[in-house]
Amino acid sequence: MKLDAQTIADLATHLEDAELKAHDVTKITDAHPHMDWDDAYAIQDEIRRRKEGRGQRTAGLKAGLTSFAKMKQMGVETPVFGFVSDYMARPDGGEIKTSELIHPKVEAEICIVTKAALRGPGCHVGAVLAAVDFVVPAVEIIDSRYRDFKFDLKSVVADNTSASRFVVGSRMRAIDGLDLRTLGVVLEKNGEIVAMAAGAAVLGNPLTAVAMLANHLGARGQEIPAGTFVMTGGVTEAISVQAGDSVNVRFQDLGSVSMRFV
Ligand code: OOG
Ligand code: MG
Repeated sequence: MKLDAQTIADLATHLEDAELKAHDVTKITDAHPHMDWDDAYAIQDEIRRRKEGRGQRTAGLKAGLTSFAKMKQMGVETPVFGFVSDYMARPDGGEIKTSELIHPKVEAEICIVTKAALRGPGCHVGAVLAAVDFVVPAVEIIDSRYRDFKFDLKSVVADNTSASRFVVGSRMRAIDGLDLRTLGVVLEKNGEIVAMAAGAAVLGNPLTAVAMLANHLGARGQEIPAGTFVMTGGVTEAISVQAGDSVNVRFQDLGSVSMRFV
């Protein structure tokens, strides 16, 4: 750790304020170029503690920057991990208010819910397969608090990996009989196809992202508890949206997830 406790607390307030008041800020590594990974996750943990202290439940965990398209879009090479809170959830087919957001983008994500705890190190796709209760589709709405979505990895980790809103589909499926690698995803904005991919775009298999999350938490003495909703990361590049846009994502075997931005 390179930052002291006060600086971590101040940066958590700074970034969470930007989220809650929907205004952008410059990336924090500009003022704190020496901050390290532990500092970045400590800031994110402090943001989570504040939300939970206010009674906002943590609704799930997320992996981000896990697809080759996302890594290329953001110019980075390492996945990152964050969380989503209950107040960020919106219903399938519902409206999302852009006045509460800075510069939202949508991502199509293959998600799982666990039925057994997963703990690294040494967690692998086989262990994840055994621990999956069911698979669900979701759309994540990311909204980096950083000006023009320009950041480096430590800044984005501190900013809870741009987590902002999420919409979970209503069709769940058992994992047996599904091949997540060949599962097709088609993202439509205002009725036009704007991106498409198969699950293998995420690290070869979206379950690899879950194993990496378990290994990341294991290194810090934590685990993915049973019953956890885990988002494995956008399969395509993220697509900018604004008020008036409708988004519909078709997931092979898992139905569609849609929303309207107002
Ligand atoms: C970071 C969050 C990325 C994903 O699914 O790749 C993410 C960002 O691109 O702002 O959630
Ligand atoms: Mg995401």
